[in-house]
Amino acid sequence: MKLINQLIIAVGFAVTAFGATQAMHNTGGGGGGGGMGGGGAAGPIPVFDAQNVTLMVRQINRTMSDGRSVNFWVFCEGGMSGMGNCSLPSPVLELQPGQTANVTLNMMMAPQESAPYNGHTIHPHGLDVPTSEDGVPETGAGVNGDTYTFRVDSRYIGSHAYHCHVHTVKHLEMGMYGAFIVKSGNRINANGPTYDYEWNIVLSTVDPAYHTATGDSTVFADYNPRYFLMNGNEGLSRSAPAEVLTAAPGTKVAIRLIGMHSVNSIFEIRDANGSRRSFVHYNIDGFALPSPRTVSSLELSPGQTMDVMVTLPTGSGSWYPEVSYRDLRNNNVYNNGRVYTRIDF
Ligand SMILES: [Cu+2]
Repeated sequence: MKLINQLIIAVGFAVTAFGATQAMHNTGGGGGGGGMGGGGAAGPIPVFDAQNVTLMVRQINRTMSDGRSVNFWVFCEGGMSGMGNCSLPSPVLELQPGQTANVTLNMMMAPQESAPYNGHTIHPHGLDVPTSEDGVPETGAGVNGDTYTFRVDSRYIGSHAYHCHVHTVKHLEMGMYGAFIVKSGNRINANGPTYDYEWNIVLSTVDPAYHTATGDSTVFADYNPRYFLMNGNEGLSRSAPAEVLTAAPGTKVAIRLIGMHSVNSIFEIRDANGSRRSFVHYNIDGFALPSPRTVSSLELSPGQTMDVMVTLPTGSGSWYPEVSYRDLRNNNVYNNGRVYTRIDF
């Protein structure tokens, strides 16, 4: 665990929550801010303990790389600090096996659509919870605020997600998603190896037309993404990465990929020469594979999660984890659909 506490951050601040240390910083994209509830500026995605957290819904605005402003709805931590703690994606929630989650959705001042798509929920995506805690309106979940209470066992160690399940085609797109990590120390899964650093990366895409359309608009019949994100940032080049992780040479980095995007995607790690580097795939959808696989490329479909681990070289340098977002119809990479991050070691 020692190395986990040695993450170095060039910009921004460490996010330390309940013994889990996770540090990254944003160098590219983002910006903007403003909108009701404030927030919206790029920064590290905050981490909260799912045993006791209250989330509120706020609108934030982001100025994208082409200068266009896009409105998002995000879950913001709404406990002591009220409504100021907003990020895109929504905060990371963490839970240990055997603990009880108590995630409260407070609907005060939440932006929302009119009936029948009014309200919001929190759906723990990929976790098997009682129907009453699952946040799905079609199976009876209330949409005007609730406390979601559930437990998980050690089979669930790995990455999952949560999102709003009201009019999902719009509300997911609006930004109402975040990583839900089941953690047990620094072990990748119940029987797997340990890692030295951890990095949660939420994949998402943005069709700005969805952000202004409401109800049963025909806009929702077609999806034309214009912005492609990793942890809320566009990361359009190696020199303007979506995020940077600084780690010690020769160490193991767990990368948790949470696919909240709406197209195809492929994850790869390239070195300074552009060559693909292999990594080990341990979990799919938050469950351990029968045996780990060494791969140099990983396809991530909408709604999927993948937990992988990469061992860094012993010399210093930089590697570039990247995601290429691809059109479901022809598998072509979208314009600006290649999103870069960087690991410095
Ligand atoms: Cu919603």
